[in-house]
Amino acid sequence: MSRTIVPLHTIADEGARRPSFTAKPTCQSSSCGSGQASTELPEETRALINEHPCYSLEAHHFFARMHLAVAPACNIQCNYCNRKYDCPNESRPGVTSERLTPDAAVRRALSVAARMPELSVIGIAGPGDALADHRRTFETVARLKDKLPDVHYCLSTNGLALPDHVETIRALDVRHVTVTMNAIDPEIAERIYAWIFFDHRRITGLEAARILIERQLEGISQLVAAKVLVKVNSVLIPGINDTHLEAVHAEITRRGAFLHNVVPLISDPAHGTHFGMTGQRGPSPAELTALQERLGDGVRLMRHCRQCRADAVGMLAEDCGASVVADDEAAALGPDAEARESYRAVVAREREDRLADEGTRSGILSTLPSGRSRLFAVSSRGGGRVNQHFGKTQSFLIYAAETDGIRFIGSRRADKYCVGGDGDDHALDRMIEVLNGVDTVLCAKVGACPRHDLAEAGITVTDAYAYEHIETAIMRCLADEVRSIEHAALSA
Ligand code: CLF
Ligand code: SF4
Repeated sequence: MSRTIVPLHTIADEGARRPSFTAKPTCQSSSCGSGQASTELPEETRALINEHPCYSLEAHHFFARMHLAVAPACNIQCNYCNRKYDCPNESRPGVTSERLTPDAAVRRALSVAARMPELSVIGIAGPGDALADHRRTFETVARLKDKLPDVHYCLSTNGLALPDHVETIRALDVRHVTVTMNAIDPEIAERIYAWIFFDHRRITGLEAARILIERQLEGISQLVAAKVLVKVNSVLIPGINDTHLEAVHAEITRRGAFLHNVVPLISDPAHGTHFGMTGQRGPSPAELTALQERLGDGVRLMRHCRQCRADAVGMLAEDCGASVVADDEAAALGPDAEARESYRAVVAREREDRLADEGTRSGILSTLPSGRSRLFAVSSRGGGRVNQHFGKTQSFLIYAAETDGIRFIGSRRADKYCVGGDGDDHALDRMIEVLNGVDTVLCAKVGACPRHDLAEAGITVTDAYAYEHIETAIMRCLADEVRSIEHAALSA
């Protein structure tokens, strides 16, 4: 495995550090999940999300997760899933690579931990359901816990088997569980699930939908009572549950879930899923954002999900799972405590810098005229900085910049434009589609060709703010634009 996802020098580059000021925060984008500032949370909860890249937007800039694909079986059939491909609940469709035994999973985890000090979470997210064959999941967690005690353990499930296992989950000190829940109305759920396997029999139709919903809600309540942080994932399926997800949101809010993560349906006939074969479309980025805006009042929203693979490894922005080789020597060495400690020290300093930099933003903000609202796409490989090359971007972070602050809107997946040093024209066309509606792209480097093609599509791409903190880069870019407009007006 090539070392490492966010090298310390990338986020701690002295040249990239900017002078610090202290002032009232102006940016709304560094809170947990999305809505509520993490400082408003109880200490225990803050400790649980502080290093979890999915439960904290801010932590996702600094910490990495690793999935162990020890759960191949599933006890239900969703109409958007074909298990020749990874689970769309928690992963990007693609041919499933290795399915691991608990033994192999432990070796893989230890090999990664030895080389990746930013690893803070180990999750079991498929490729099937983590609890359909709970023994493999629990054995893996139990064997890793003593060896990697400073890592959080995380599970993802459809919820059918959940009420039977909450006690074990808590006994293993698993404090983060994701339940995928797409409907609370059986008539809607019936259109999403083909069958469930429950009580030794296969059940279809409304009865299956009723049982699944009842078990999901019961499991969520039990987890909340056991002080496990519950994230609910909902797949947004236009025409089926798009107007219903507000009711799901209200119900999970009432039951005390911590986060709601609405992900777009990924539907492609090539994946061989029921929805793919029957032409069910996924939502556009605008439809997803519109729904998220409507959900604003309840439980916090996660907007930075990358729908990663069941064997993903690394920062959410960059999956290096394919290059991981379980290596007995590294596994025997185990985690490098010193490297982990120094990484955390760097992160602590970066966090302080980001906070202090809010003063810079505050100063810039006060100089901007009101009424300028812009959509920015940022290429970042981690560290909360503009530090990814345009051509290597796998997902853009989207921010809305208004004169009263910067708001994180979500992430949009992109195919890398540049592979092995060469640009791919089709990939560039797809990139331009992904960037629909975006005014400006901020990246660490960009070639003349993509810059030209994006300009023709009405999108400015610039590397003038490379390695700056994302929010400060956006503010400075806005201020520079205003200055150049004023300058042009004066010279006219
Ligand atoms: Fe994995 Fe899921 Fe745990 Fe995160 S992923 S089991 S909560 S450690 Fe994260 Fe990936 Fe989105 Fe999942 S970005 S798909 S939400
Ligand atoms: Fe597929 Fe996950 Fe649904 Fe099971 S729960 S059918 S693995 S999407």
